[in-house]
Amino acid sequence: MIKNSAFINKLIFIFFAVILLLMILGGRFFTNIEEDTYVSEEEDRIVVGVSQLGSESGWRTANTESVQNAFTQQNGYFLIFNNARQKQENQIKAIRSFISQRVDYIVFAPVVETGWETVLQEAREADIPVILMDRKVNVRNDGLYVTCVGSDFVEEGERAGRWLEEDLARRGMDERNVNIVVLKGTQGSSSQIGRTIGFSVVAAKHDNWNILEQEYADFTSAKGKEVMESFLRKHPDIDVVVSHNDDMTFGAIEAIRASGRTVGIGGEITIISFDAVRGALEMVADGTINVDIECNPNQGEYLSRVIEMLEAGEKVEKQYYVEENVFTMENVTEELLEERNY
Ligand code: GZL
Repeated sequence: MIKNSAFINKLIFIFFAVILLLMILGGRFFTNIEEDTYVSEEEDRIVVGVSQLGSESGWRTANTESVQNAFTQQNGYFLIFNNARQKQENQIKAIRSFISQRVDYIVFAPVVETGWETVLQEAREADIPVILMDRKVNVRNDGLYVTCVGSDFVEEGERAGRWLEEDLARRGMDERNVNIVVLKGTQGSSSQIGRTIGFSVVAAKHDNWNILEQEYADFTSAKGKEVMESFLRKHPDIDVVVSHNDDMTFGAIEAIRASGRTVGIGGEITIISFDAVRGALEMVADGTINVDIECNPNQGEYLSRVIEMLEAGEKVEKQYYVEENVFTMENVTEELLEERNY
């Protein structure tokens, strides 16, 4: 009898162990599908697949936080988030994964403008709406995406140019030769393309503005420092640095100071930066950076509003621009720095 009951106990134990194993494998708990991809517990909510291009800058971190704060369980979303680590092929892989998981919406920040036709066509055939965030895509048929929530990068570039016009006039230098170098963001990204176009449009109006050199520095601090060191070796007479984001600016300022030259208000080299993340605004407040053209990363609320409109069957615009400002020592106040979330 004892033998039988021990055998039965073993059978019961094995039975419940198998049941428990099937529950864990069958459930949708926090599971690591791919590195940097996670899914929150599934319920009956709007499933959004987000492909973020990377984590290359302070701006990108703030942009990611904004998206994750918007697509929460409390707000009725089921978020699948993937960090593509700056690689387009990772974004394409993530989008295909979202399609196979039959998400309700795909949201992605395209690392570059080209190379998206095929995968966006696959999303269209799967009848999954695609929403662009931050940057744009260059496709023959803009019906491949529903809308874009981001910035007007050409306007940002023009704002930088107009500020330089005003600054030079203010200092009585609008007739003097001005030597400029440009640190450009990731080659082929709409932020790099737009800012380059915008600044060039203004620069073209001034024969005395000499753009000595423009080089890509991938929106990172390390690359910004490296390229700035190269500029300084080749050009001893730089008057202005235009840097497409604050991270590259931080690297460039380090290189300039290491070369023995000075920056900012009253310095030898004027610094024009983009993004306006907190650390840079603190340098605007102390005069190290002359002007910072804001690029607002807080796009999560805009994105969830667009999805709410689509869920309600409302028409959405093809493009939504986030609100942005231009910061100088005059308008960077303690209150501003306290209330900002990036
Ligand atoms: C701008 C965004 C850029 C930021 C950089 O919308 O695409 O990418 O300016 C970021 O900081 O890396």
